Amino acid sequence: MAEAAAAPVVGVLCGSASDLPVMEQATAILERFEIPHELLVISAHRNPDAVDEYSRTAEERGLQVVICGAGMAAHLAGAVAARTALPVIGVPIGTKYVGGADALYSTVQMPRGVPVATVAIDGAQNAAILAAQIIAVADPGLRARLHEFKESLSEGLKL
Ligand code: RP5
Repeated sequence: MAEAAAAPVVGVLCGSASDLPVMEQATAILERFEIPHELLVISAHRNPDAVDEYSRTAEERGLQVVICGAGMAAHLAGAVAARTALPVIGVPIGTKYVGGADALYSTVQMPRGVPVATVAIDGAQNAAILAAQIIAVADPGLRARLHEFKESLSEGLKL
């Protein structure tokens, strides 16, 4: 019998299929670190009820971190952070409009009490590394892989 896939511990969400080329850079990093994850297109504006359900049930489904990428009026990370006690990492997606500053400000400028750890515009790789570092606090094997990774960075990030 085929082995069951491990339950995801990182949820990677994006607001549109047009965000996938950036957000798949996050899933590539999670694969490198052998972290079970899921990738969904789910919009704070187009599927608000699905975002609500996903966020409220994330913890009980075993997720430990949620990464959210969205562009323009980027409310996805904030909407998720409003509904879960899990750490939420926001990736502002750059679009052709105003250089991605709209998404950066929408993601980073959260009200007190509802943090979103915001990485750079299109910083999906760093979002995934940060997720790995959060999980590694309680996972010595993953922490060892992160130490090796850090040592490999002298000439830049190579996938
Ligand atoms: C946001 O609007 C999405 O996250 C995307 O970055 C942007 C544009 O979406 P599409 O019009 O390409 O679907 O909600």
